[in-house]
Amino acid sequence: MIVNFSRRALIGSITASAGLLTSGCDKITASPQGQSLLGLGETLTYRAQRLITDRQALAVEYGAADMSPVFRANGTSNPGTDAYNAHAANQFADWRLLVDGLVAHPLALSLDQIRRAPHRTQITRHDCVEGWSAIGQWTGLPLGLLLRRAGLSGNARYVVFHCADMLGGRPYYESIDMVDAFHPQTILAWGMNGQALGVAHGAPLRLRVERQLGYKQAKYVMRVQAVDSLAGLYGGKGGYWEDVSGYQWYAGI
Ligand SMILES: Nc1nc2c(c(=O)[nH]1)N[C@H]1C(S)=C(S)[C@@H](COP(=O)(O)O)O[C@H]1N2
Ligand SMILES: [Mo]
Repeated sequence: MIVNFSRRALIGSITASAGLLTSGCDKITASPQGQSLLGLGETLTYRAQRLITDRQALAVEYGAADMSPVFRANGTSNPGTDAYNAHAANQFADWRLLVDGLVAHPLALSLDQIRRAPHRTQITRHDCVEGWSAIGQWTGLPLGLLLRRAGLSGNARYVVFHCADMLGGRPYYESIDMVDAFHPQTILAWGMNGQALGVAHGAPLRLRVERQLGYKQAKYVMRVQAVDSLAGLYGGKGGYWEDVSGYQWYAGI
């Protein structure tokens, strides 16, 4: 987390100084010292661009023939609370996704509303740190679209996903930064392998953030909250496994 945000801050300052350099280029290029300054600026801008591009690159997408015959369920396979059981028994008809925090228009969306919104389908490989992978097809609402619709504030730096389940007495949750939140493959999935998302895999809605490891793929998402800091939330490290076992907050693959 710290690494990524200091990188982002660095990108900001590099871009700003490169701009300053080029705007005064007549004076600067007049001296050999100025030449090397300009060269340095270009190299840094190129590197900054590479960093941004790497984070925005797409995860590999597969064909239907590559889909795993069995996609294992891991972690919670049913939240099992009274509230969740009631929603599941009712096909989530009364369930609402809350979108709040640093947004101009907080939302409470039904599953129907979410399903009727634009969606994206992708076949990707899920990698769990416990040493297994599976290829599955996911269909869902692009998170960036939802955040724009809610009027995301410019002060928001992270998106937090609050889940319905508890593990060892603590609620499961996860968070990502804005680069991943607006990544085209980052979706709130309501479909898996051509069917409605099942309870074992996070019904009614789960996150797919395809450039990261399995534990970031929050299941049973009840609430999406935009925040400027993760410090005050749960254990403060931005996710259940990050708080409990010191897993990396940025779990890039
Ligand atoms: N709410 C919630 N989300 C979760 C978990 C969990 O226990 N609860 N486990 C995580 C882990 S470690 C993995 S590998 C994936 C498993 O997703 P799957 O059950 O669809 O295979 O969900 C992740 N998201
Ligand atoms: Mo995992």
